[in-house]
Amino acid sequence: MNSASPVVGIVMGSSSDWDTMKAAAQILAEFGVPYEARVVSAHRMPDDMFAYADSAQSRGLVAIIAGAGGAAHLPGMLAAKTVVPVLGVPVASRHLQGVDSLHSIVQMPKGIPVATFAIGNAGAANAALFAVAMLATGNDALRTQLEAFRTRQTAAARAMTQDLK
Ligand code: RP5
Repeated sequence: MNSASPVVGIVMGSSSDWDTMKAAAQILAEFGVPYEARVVSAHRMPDDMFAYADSAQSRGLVAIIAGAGGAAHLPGMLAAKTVVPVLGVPVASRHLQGVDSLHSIVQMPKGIPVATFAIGNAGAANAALFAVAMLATGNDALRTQLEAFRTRQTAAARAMTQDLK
């Protein structure tokens, strides 16, 4: 993409979420989508979270990928404060393995949607692929890249059969 300023924001509740959320960053980097990655905790820095949401649209973000674990309010509270689409990633928690995070993120009341992905790295990667797909609706070069990614993935899956000997 042409712009150097971020078009996707990756935010998370703690630096302990980065192991999971870097899967999103890796996908965006692979597709050349400018992104930023920050810790913006809903519980520990609520004013910063509101400021992030308030400025998201004017700073040019078209999607926010938000990951959090446990009582994971970050995606929902961001979504409450901005109309920029929020893609929620449940991070695996120590005691409930992320089922708590998933339920916290997915069970939004009617009116404030958060697109919710799988628990953990797969969810983070898929949230980024979803953001790429959103951007690709208005960007032919990015759509071609996404189609090539799918083609490579299909070839890799077909090659798995050859290893079953
Ligand atoms: C949440 O609490 C974070 O998103 C993280 O998943 C979890 C634990 O945070 P730390 O205690 O590791 O900083 O807010």
